[in-house]
Formats: sequence, structure tokens, C-alpha cells
Amino acid sequence: MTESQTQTLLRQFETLLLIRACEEQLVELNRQGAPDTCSSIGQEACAVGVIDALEARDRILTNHRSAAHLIARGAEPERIFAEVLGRIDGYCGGRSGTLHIAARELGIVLTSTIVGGELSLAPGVALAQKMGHGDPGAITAVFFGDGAACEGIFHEALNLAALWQLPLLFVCENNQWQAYVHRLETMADAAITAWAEGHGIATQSVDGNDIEAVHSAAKSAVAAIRADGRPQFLELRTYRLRGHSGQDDQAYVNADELRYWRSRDPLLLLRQRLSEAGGLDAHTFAALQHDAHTRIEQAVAFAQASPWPDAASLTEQVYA
Ligand SMILES: Cc1ncc(C[n+]2csc(CCOP(=O)(O)OP(=O)(O)O)c2C)c(N)n1
Ligand SMILES: [Mg+2]
Repeated sequence: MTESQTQTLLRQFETLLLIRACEEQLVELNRQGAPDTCSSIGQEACAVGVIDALEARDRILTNHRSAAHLIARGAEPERIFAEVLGRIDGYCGGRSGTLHIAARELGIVLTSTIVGGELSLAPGVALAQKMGHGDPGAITAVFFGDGAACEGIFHEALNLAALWQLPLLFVCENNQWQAYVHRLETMADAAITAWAEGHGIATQSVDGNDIEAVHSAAKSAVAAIRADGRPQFLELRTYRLRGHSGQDDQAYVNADELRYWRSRDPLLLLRQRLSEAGGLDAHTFAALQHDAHTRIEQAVAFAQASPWPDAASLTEQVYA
């Protein structure tokens, strides 16, 4: 039996709630002394809408805001927290902090904290797929920010993907900010799609806070890649509702801008849509939110109880 549209949205809503609770907890752990974290609070619909359109055989490369991508892909919060706290049950045995998590078992090839680093590697992963490595028919999705799109490597990646006809989905989460610089100080307003189209790549620009719009655009892009093996590009217009990293208070952000985007919080929008469709009453919402927070509390307890790696093993599985 296939899921109804309301069932799909409800399932996606639960994932959005889990991501939000996880990222809020990562900020709190950072406040208590854990490594810094770059949360994607406000951008969750991008992660869930796109990753829900992929299959298990596909590969994903992401950037420093990767917790949402990990959870949307089915990562266990227990293992994310264990990783961040440096424990052996983490996805990388406690070596990576929040900014470098890879999870081979989930097809997450890497989290790159070097802005644009994911763009330098993604064409290679897609080329390997095209050459017959990995599962037949698999594609690669690469998530990056509007700041990365201002780097030269962006054009190199798009050029090679177009020239070599790689099965690669470019996903630009245009969250309006590049650390502490507003993107309109570094690029013309409609530059991202114009650049992608300039490389001859089919491009869609959609409201990244509307999960239905994101999911529908991602499904059509993925279907097109599987059909003709050529790259596709998504620009998801969204907003980073929290600071650049853990304890940034966003003092540099215009209050009206923040107020506007808070009113377009993707969780709020989906909750309204589900309520209107009769798929989510206040009681069920409270229960789902409670479930997400309980799961996160249990995950932190698991991570805190996980052992530290043996000091003698610390240089193992570390690459420079
Ligand atoms: C090559 C490089 N330059 C600068 C930095 C410092 N830095 C980290 S995140 C960031 C902003 C990136 O902006 P964007 O690509 O839009 O991603 P966002 O943080 O908005 O998700 C910068 C400049 C870095 N990590 N790597
Ligand atoms: Mg950005």
C-alpha cells in the first residue's frame, strides 16, 4: 500500500521535529563544553524533502550543517551525539566532532567543513558510479551553501558534471547568509540559478521552507537523472534561523528579516498544512513533540555512557 499524501507529510513532520530537537541539543551540548556545532535550524525541509526523494543505493556528500542530512537519511541520534562527545559508538569512532561526520553505512560519504570541499569530491563519486562502481543506477547528491556557490570550485564541479554527463544532483541550500556576511554582499540576487543554467544544467529554484515544493522538485530531478544520466541543479531558498555556529547571538542580523523568516519556519508551515488537512490536531502535535524530545534525551544519555576510545588507537582511521 502506498502512503497517502497526508501520511507522507506526517512522517516527514516527525523527522523535522527530530532534527530540530537534535540540533537544539547539539547547541546545548556545545554550551556545556562539547565541540562547536553549525545547526541548520530553519532549513530542515531542504534536507528531508530532498533525501526522501533518494534511494538507499544513492550517495550523499554534505557540508558543515550536516546533522539534518544525517537524520533525514536515518542516522541514529545516539551515534551522532556519541560522535560529538568523542565516544567509540559515534559514526567515526569519536574522531570527527560535529563538522566531519561520515556514515558509510548510510551512504553519507562525507561532511566537509572546508567550504566547497564537498563540491570538489562529488563529481568523482558520481564518475565512479557512472563507471560501474556501487549499485547500478545509483546517483550522488551534494548539499552546499550559497557561500560555496561563490567559490571557483563550484564552477569546476558544474563544468565537469555537465561535460562528463554525471549522475549528480546539486543541492544549494541558499540560506541567505555566509557566516557573518549577507549573501547580497557577495552575489547578485538571482546569480545561483543563472550560474547553473550557464553550465547547461537543468535548474529549479524553489521555496526551501515548503517541504512539498522541495520534495516534488527533488523527485522530478532525481527521476530525470536516472532517466538520462545528466546532472540536475536545485536552488532551495531558505534561511538559517540560528547563528552561524553554536553560541552566535545573531546581533548582526536585521530584526525585520529575522521576524519574517521566523514566520516562515518550515515546521510551522507544515504544521499549519497538516492541521488544515485534518491530519494533525493539537494533542497529536504535543505527543509528537514529546516523543522527539524523549528520543533525544535518551540519545544523549546513551552517548554519555559510551566509552572513550583507547588513547593508543587515536591515530587510527584518521587521514590528513
Ligand atoms: C574554504 C573555506 N573558507 C572559509 C571557511 C570559513 N567558513 C565556514 S562556514 C562559512 C560560510 C559558508 O557559507 P555557505 O556556503 O553559504 O554555508 P552556510 O554556512 O550558510 O550553510 C565560512 C566562510 C571555511 N570553512 N572554508
Ligand atoms: Mg549560506
